[in-house]
Amino acid sequence: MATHSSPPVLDLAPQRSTMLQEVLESLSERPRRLPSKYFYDARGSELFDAICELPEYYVTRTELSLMETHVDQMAAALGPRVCLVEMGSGSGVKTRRLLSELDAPAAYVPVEIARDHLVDSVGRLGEEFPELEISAVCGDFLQPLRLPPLSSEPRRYVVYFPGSTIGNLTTEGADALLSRFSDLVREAGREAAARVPGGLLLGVDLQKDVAVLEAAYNDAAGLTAEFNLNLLAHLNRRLGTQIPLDAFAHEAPYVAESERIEMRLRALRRVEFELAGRRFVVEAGEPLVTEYSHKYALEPFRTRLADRGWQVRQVWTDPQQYFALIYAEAR
Ligand code: AVI
Repeated sequence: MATHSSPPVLDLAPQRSTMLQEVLESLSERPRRLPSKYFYDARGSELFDAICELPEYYVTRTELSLMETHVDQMAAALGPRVCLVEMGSGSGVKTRRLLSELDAPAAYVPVEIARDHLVDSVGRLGEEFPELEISAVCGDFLQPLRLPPLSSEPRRYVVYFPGSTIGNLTTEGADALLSRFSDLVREAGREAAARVPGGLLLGVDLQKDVAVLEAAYNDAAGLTAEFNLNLLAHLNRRLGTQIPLDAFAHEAPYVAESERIEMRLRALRRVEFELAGRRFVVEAGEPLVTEYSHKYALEPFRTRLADRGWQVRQVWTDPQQYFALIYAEAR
């Protein structure tokens, strides 16, 4: 019986000191914030996977069906011998669909902050795609990245950034990341024999009825509330804070001026806690902003991509125009 060893994982995960620094900084802002990347400990990743299955959470379902319908066109746009670099690899359902359609992919490089989730998902992918070189990076894609060395030369590097995770960044953060991705594919592809431009396959959640949006982030089963509160449990465990979870309530309104859902944890009573020798007081009624989820209009987003070094080649949307998958090339 053939045995299969797990794909290698390059460890660039944020140290506790980085997490501490980021949490201290965001807690000191007004309104106070907490970095949304720390939703994703093992429990948070599990909860997020469950959110993706919720009837109200149209995002994953819509993107997956777009993928099902147009994956052949996507694979044709990317071409043969691609190195697919996936940012925030999650559970890999969409990836599986894409990988199985690609023409002789050179390698798959998932970048994911939640180690257990990553190891689990690449282990399964490794079994399903035994011929494919998989080289994982456990790390934060918001930080400058180093790609692992590959055993064969890809024809093109493509960043795959599905799920509209781009929407979880601030506007400035998203712009900086789009520029960084174009630098990354340009830099990585410099040595490639066939000098084809690097690519970006990006999922973006589009603007829609506020009731649909608010239902997606305030689900009846309460999973999004649990996901939001789990951020505090993660901080308590990793940073040794003692923030009482029952002192906070989940809320996620759509803020029209900012074109985004704002997830918050609102203090139900006055809360005091210590972090790294500093005392924090959250007053009753005060919010901790835990996540933005921006919703985009397609045309301005194209311009934004162009301003960050990307030329849009193809856009796929569903009949309701809920979600778009954009393929762009580095200019
Ligand atoms: C990962 N990200 C795109 C999700 C979103 O919809 O913004 C995270 C999420 N937050 C609450 N529900 C899902």
